[in-house]
Amino acid sequence: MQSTLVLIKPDGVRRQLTGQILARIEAKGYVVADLQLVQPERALLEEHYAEHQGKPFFEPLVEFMLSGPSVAIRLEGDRVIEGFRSLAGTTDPTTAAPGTIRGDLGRDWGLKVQQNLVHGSDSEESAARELALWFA
Ligand code: IDP
Repeated sequence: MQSTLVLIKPDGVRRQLTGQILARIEAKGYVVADLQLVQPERALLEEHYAEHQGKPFFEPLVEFMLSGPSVAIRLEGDRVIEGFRSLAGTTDPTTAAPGTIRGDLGRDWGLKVQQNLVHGSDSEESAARELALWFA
């Protein structure tokens, strides 16, 4: 059994897609073990996205993530890390496969950062680190 951090990012919350996204996660059979609406501070986001520091989209990404609350979810299930990332689709919502959260519900809005509705940890190590940050 694995745990992962899923975020419904500020664009998902603003567009009132929280219910639809949760329905897809639950329909797949994963268990929502903890969930909260979080308005993160800059320091949390800079740690969360530490691997992207120095990239051109880093500052716009932090600003976007500060622009409103996210829904933070501790999600559990066998192979949930790769399973949720498969459900989410690839990073660019314009080309993410239809059938995925990003592919069905996201698009490019011509902004400096890809507003792609959700985040999912990419490894067991990231999941442990990110869950500790968001569910301190
Ligand atoms: P992931 O969320 O699909 O795992 P990462 O590469 O970890 O993708 O990037 C983190 C977030 O940064 C993405 O979800 C997206 O919001 C944003 N992002 C990544 N690459 C770019 C880019 O090339 N331009 C603009 N935004 C990007």
